[in-house]
Order: sequence, then C-alpha cells, then structure tokens
Amino acid sequence: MYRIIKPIFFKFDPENVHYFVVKRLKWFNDKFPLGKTIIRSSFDVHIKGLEREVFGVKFRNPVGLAAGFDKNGEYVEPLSNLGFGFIEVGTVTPMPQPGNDKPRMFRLPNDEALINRMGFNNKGVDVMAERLRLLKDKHPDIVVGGNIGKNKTTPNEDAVRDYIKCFDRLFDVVDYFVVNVSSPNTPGLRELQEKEPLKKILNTLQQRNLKNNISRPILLKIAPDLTDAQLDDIIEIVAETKIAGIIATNTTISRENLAAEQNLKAETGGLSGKPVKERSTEVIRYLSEKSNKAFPIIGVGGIHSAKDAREKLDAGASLVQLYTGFIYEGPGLIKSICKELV
Ligand code: FMN
Repeated sequence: MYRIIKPIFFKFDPENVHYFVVKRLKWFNDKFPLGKTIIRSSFDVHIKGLEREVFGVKFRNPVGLAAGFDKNGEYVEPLSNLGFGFIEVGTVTPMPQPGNDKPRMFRLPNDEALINRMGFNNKGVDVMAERLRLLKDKHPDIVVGGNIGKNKTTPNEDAVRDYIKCFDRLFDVVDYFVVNVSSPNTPGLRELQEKEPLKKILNTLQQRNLKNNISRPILLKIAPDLTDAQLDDIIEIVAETKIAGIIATNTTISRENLAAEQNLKAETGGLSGKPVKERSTEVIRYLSEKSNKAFPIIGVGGIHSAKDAREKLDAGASLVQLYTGFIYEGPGLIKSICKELV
C-alpha cells in the first residue's frame, strides 16, 4: 500500500507532506469511528518476547521513533499505535521559535536520504509539557523521551539555563531525557560537544536529578562527525557525569559518496538516511567496545530494513530508532524489524 502512495507523496514538498500526513493520522486515530482499532490492527506489534528494560525503563519493543518527527509532542498516541516501542519528542527549546526559512527539508531519492536544516522549529516547552501531561494521564504506558535543546538566540555561555528550563518543565511527563548538542542547524550548538561545556550541562542536570526522589535517565545525543579522540572524551564524560547512556547518531554534515545532483548535495543541513548508516554503526561499535559496554546505546542512523536494525544491535546498541527509513519504507518497517528481532 505504501509503495503505491509514496510516489504521490514524493511529488510534493517534504515538510508539507509531513504535516499533511501526521494531521490526517491524528484525525483518523482520534475522530474516525474505529480509526484507532483499524490503525492498531493493521500496524501495531503484538509479538511476545520483544520487551526489554534499559536504563530502568521498560520498553514494549526496541524500535523507537527518533527525535524531530514529532517536535511538539502532538502525535504521540497515533504514532505509538503504529507499533513504535517508544517515541522521542522534540527537540524542544524553552521559548517557541520558528526555525530556519523554508524550504528546509530536501529528499535525495537516489541516496534514500534527506537533508534538513529545520533549526529546532517548535512551540516551546510549556506547550509540550501541557500536551504530554494530558497524554500521560490517558496513556501512562507509552514510553516518551524528551529531547531538549537551546534557543537560537541563547549564547552558548548561557546554554545550561535553557537545558535546565526544559528539564524542569518536562520532568514529570517524560520517561527519559536526551540532551541534544549535536544538531548542525543551530549555529555554534555542536561546540557544546566539547568536554568542558558538555560536562557543565550534564553535571548540572544530574544534580537536579539527585534532588528529586525519583530520577530520570539522561542520555546524550552525539553527531556521527566526531573524531575517535572526541569519542574517547565522550566515554570519559559518561563515566564522570554518570548519565544513563548515549544516542548515536544525529545527522551528518558530510556529503561523501552521494549520488544526488550537485545542487541538492550543496544544500546546507544535516544528512540522514542510508548514507549515514555505516558511520553511525561504526560510532556505536567504537563506543561499545572502547567502554567495555559500560553504558546503553540507542542506535539511530540509516535503518531502512530489519537487517540494518540487527547490525546496530550487533554493534552494541540496546534499542534502535528510525526517522528517514520510516519516510522511505513506511510504517510496515516497524513490524518487519520486530519480527526479525524476535
Ligand atoms: N534529531 C534531534 O535530536 N532533534 C531534532 O529536532 C531532529 N530533527 C530532525 C528533523 C529531520 C527532518 C530529520 C530527517 C532528522 C532530525 N533529527 C533530529 C535527527 C534524527 O533524530 C536522527 O538522529 C537522524 O535523522 C538519523 O536517523 P535516520 O537516518 O533514521 O533519519
């Protein structure tokens, strides 16, 4: 079915199609008689033996939706009904911001890839917190990750304040946090991946974690473009700050080995999908082997098939996430990965 619809979707602007589809999915799920039942019976995964507990959180299956798809936490329930074992919302910032000028998302069909320079377009953390509170009242069992970032206008010296604001506001309504310092689309953000600023952010959030009776696992999402020396620093930082794990990886700024035309390749932004698969798996393997499996890793980047997911898990990931593969292969991909994993 998706094979028939996809060529029609691919005729239109990717960002417009995205909102067209998720809005209809939500309407069908919430308003159409038996809509929820139809979605669940067509896509949801009812396979035993896929449950796992990672960093203290119970997941019904290990296939999650990566950050950036549901920036404001508006579509969590319908997306969960498609079979995802967990949904990561955001990146959210303290204040709402429009993101970069459009067009800012591009398809590279010959490479089964996307380039995006969205720039953390979102409605702000207050709106997200309220949405997730309503969701969690109704569906406490849906595992939600809160991916947090800083506003474009916040200088890096004050970035820690933005992360604290998002952390405090979302604390009661998410199951885990992701500190995003790896998006290429907020100027200067990736400089926060350096040792000192990163330790400051993570230590500050961990201290707040300890103040509460219950704590939330905090993960760090890293870029695939880090050098081995920088990955060694990351391993040290995880040990020092005692955060719960790593998400590897975000999009890449590399444009190596692409089949796309020159004008598409030249678009600035983060590249995702098949071209990032090998490097992302390499990063997972490096972190896992070098640290002696000291912390859990969520593997993301170029998963377009059950085999790709298996490779990430074999390299050392405990869970996987999809974004671009979901666009190219459709929602059936979730179940096909789960079937293979069992
Ligand atoms: N990652 C984030 O941490 N925060 C974001 O806001 C975010 N926005 C994204 C928007 C788009 C359009 C895409 C394609 C990716 C975005 N990502 C974001 C990165 C994805 O979560 C994922 O790490 C990356 O795309 C690699 O996985 P994939 O090859 O399965 O897409």
